[in-house]
Amino acid sequence: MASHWILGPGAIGRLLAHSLSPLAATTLIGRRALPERQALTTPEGELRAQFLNILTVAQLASETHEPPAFLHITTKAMAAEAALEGIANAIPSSTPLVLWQNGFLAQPRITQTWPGPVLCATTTDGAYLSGDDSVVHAGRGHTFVGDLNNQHDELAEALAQTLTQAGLAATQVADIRQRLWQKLAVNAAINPLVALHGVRNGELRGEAYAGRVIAVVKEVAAIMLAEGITPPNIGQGEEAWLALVWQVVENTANNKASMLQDVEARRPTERGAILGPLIESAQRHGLACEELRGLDDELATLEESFNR
Ligand code: KPL
Repeated sequence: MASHWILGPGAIGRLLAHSLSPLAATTLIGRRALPERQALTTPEGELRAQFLNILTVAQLASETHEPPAFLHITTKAMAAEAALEGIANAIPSSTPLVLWQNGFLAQPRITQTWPGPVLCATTTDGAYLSGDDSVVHAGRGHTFVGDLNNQHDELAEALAQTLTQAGLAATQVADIRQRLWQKLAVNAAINPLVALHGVRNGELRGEAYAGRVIAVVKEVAAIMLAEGITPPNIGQGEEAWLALVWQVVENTANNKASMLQDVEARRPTERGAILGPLIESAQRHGLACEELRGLDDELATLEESFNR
């Protein structure tokens, strides 16, 4: 079976490594050393430990390794390009990449610059780290795989089959661009607000925040229309986007969104990958984006305060 390298040992990277290792030669790569004995808690609460093949970027550079059939990049969105550059010398430039980032920043940039195939994956599987040696697979979801130019359907299909065999249900799709923007639209309406106010997703339904959610969705809906992105649910336009956002808020009411987790850990957020493409698109299409820009500025100010 084809071999896999996974660059970025965060929650999704480790979930992938745990899932693929029993099936195929799999190497997890990060900047710092991690214990090789790693534990996974399944959504059913079962604890599984296994030895993963883990290398640091420095080790990878100093030794010769058989190149992988797929390089998965599972870093945060803003770190993906630098992470790829850091190991690009260790692999042929024809190596297929799989980008697992949120937003729509790393995907178009790397698709344009990497000579080999670039697949994008978007997943609703939920996972979080619970230490240097353990990850919790909090909820089973579904992963969609495709490439932005629909030139690598067979490769995406092969990967989707492998992921499914590994226990992560996946489907090859011809509309990955739509799906990435749809997720970005929902993330833009939820993540910045909960991160700025330190609240769980469900609190957005309250009087204090609902008006701002509606104002953000209004701008996002106009941008989606200009980008040719339709809502995934029944219906069209602002109302359908708003219904989708409230549905996700409801389904994830108790969640601490990823951006809130970043803010609490005083880490840079993914605002550049989520709000950035929306603001850039609004400018390109001459659309209003005061709300989105306001959120971006507030997050930038908050992030600056982390360095003081
Ligand atoms: O995807 C999410 C995230 O946390 O990044 C949402 C949908 C906001 C759920 O928390």
